[in-house]
Amino acid sequence: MARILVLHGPNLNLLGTREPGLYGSMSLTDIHQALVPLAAAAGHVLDTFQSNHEGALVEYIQQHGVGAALLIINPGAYTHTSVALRDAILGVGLPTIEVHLSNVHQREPFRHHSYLADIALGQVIGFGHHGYSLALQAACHWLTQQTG
Ligand code: CA2
Repeated sequence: MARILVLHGPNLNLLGTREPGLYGSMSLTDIHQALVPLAAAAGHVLDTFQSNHEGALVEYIQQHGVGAALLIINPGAYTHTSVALRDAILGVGLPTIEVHLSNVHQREPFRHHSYLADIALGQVIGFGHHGYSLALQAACHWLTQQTG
């Protein structure tokens, strides 16, 4: 049994309420509820957290990252700005999968760079809420490879 953290950055609490054309119509609660049985089927548990504050995300990673096996994170706009999030992930040595709902490479140039891309196991980009399931599937596969 492994603990997998699922983190969401700023404004993702608005999911399902605004901009459904860009970000879909599922809320974070809907997404979490869809992920829990997938994780359970693989024998894993999920902890989830969303914050609009960079420091709160850093503190969550520091406090919960040590006991966890893997992090799935959509850092929102902090993807493109946050050395602090990168350092927190490196600091606890947490294997990380980066998720984006939208295809950031089809959007403004400032969204093309990610401070996590080169330290992540991989990225899932552009598949809407389904990206979280894909990331969890990749996480389960990766954990199986590590532990046998
Ligand atoms: O595509 C993604 O998942 C993003 O991480 C979403 C961020 C954006 O800054 C990144 O470049 C790409 C924005 C999240 C905003 O979420 C909202 C959800 C519903 C309504 C309004 C905003």
